[in-house]
Amino acid sequence: MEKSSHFLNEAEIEGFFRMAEPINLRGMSLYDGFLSLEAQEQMVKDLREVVRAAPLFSPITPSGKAMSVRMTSAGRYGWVSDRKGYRYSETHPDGGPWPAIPQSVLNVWEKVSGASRSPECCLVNFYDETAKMGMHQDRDEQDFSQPVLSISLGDDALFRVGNLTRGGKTESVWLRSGDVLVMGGEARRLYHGIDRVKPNSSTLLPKGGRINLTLRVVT
Ligand SMILES: O=C(O)CCC(=O)C(=O)O
Repeated sequence: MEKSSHFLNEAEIEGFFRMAEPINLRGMSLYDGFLSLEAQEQMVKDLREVVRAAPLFSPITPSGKAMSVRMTSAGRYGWVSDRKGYRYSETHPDGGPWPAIPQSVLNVWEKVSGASRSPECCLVNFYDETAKMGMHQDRDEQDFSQPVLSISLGDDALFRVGNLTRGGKTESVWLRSGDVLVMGGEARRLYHGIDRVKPNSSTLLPKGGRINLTLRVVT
């Protein structure tokens, strides 16, 4: 199979994606082991190009705390955070435009998001073994009728999902390399976060760690 990122025909999709009924997680759809190893490797290769064009940076929260994940974006918009607040920006903090979302990533959106629009942002989060992400809602986008789609690559991560308001009972699940999670409908607004990453649980990334991609329609 050709290694460069490209549109997949149906036969190739068979080899790249494992189509099975998703697991229902409070209305989110978890496609367990959706990406084949080959698909994951292709995506990592494409993401190296993204990071070359738009280097990972360490955002700070509006209150001045450093976030433990490092991040960058691809697409028309990127998500940024600093003293001025959480927002989408057409430029990387270094001033340049964001690179295009790789076709290998767009193929996943087309296959399972069920969305009527194309994603405008692919947020790339990199977790080292100490990184985590507090419970939050994704609410900086304008159109909540469009889902958020998350792709996990590398080490396992303990994902916690809560409720439409902060607090209350939560449920947790380990997200593994190749898993795809679609947060759509009511579940689009559920609080969620990452409690921890399990070091050395995957060999996909030579230096370890975890990449999470979230695809979002922003406007
Ligand atoms: O890393 C994850 O699986 C979740 C990422 C996330 O919640 C976000 O980027 O808003």
